[in-house]
Amino acid sequence: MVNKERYESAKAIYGELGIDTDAAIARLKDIPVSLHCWQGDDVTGFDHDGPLTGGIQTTGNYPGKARTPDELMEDMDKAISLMPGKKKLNLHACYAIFEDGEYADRDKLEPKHFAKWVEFAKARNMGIDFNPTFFSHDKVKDGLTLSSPDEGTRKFWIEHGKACIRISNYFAKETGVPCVMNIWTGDGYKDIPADRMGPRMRYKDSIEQILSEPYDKNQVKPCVESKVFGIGVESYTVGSAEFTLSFAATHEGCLPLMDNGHYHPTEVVSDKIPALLCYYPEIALHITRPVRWDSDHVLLFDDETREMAKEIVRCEALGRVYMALDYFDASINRVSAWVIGFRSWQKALLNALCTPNALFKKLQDENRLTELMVLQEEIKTYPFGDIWAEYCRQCGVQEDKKWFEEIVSYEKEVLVKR
Ligand code: RNT
Ligand code: ZN
Repeated sequence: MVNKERYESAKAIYGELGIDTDAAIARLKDIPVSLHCWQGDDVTGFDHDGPLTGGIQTTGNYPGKARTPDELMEDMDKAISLMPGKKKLNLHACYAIFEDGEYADRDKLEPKHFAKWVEFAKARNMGIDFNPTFFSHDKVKDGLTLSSPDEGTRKFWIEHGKACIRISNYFAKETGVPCVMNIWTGDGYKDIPADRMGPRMRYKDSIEQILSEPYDKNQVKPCVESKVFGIGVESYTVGSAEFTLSFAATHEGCLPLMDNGHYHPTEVVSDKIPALLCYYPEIALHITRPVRWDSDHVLLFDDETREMAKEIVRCEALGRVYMALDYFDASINRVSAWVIGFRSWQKALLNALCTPNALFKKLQDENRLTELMVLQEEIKTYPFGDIWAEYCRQCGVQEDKKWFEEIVSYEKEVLVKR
């Protein structure tokens, strides 16, 4: 059967459950997902030669890592050409582009250092999200930045945060798309601290100072990202879940950001999404795949990924949840890693849009739980692949089994020559 016939047949099967697959496809084309630039070069950036620090780690030595802005953009373009759906560009401050030997430290960054990225995004019709970089820098003192007891250190990082607010404002103005600016630090202690509240009070004050920088409240969306622990900071994290949630709840316009690698392994963000949506008008996500810890493995179309997407869709919250990918793998072809992860999240969203959510809710509310289980199981083997193939076709990107051939030639022609 040719693809078109397979789609028509799948459409009829889903139609019996009241699902309009054409509408699902059309809806998904309009939903932006933020693509993280840092998958292309193992979270290195262009403003330092040091190692990746801050409790996060990339492992692997696959050849072809992007070393310059041009290489990173070239790789990203290749990846984007193989991903269906609407993209937003997610940048970190350490990806500033300096021209002609010029350099500015993190506290002195200016919009002009990101002008090339704006050009890149505009040409591809993408908005931009932004992240101050509070790691991989010699001003991280004893593992601390915004919570440091050293006032000089803390001031430096506050100034970095403010500079990033100004840059976020510039991104939003230039692209016409709101910029989500996420504050994450690896601040914490390896061993049992003697003071847990002091660093948190300083962290609170620092974020408040950063947010006191003037910006367009409708166009810049500051977020605070929590974490349970990092490598080398196993005992205490300043920006814990309770800290950041409470910060966001008490600071108008500040969003909580949940990264699904940042919780104890038995906790699931799919359950936290609807909990936060009861209270916050908007929330943000970092979508990743934690394997036993915050390992940032490439996102796959697995159970929890599907469940998170389902929650966003069945809470009718696609317009209230800012979705960003956040993983980094240096052990496989980096462009493929980008593509697999992005396509997986697209699949998860499409799958969620092809789920009979109203019917399932009705069964739950009528306590018809046996029937609910039967249907939830049966739909798992519906011909979703045919809907996905049609979505890829309509978006003009290669379908499964085909896109990897392009990566193989790209690796041969471009990556291994680096
Ligand atoms: C680290 C956080 C953070 C980073 C990026 C690079 O654990 O998830 O979001 O991954 O900022
Ligand atoms: Zn994250």
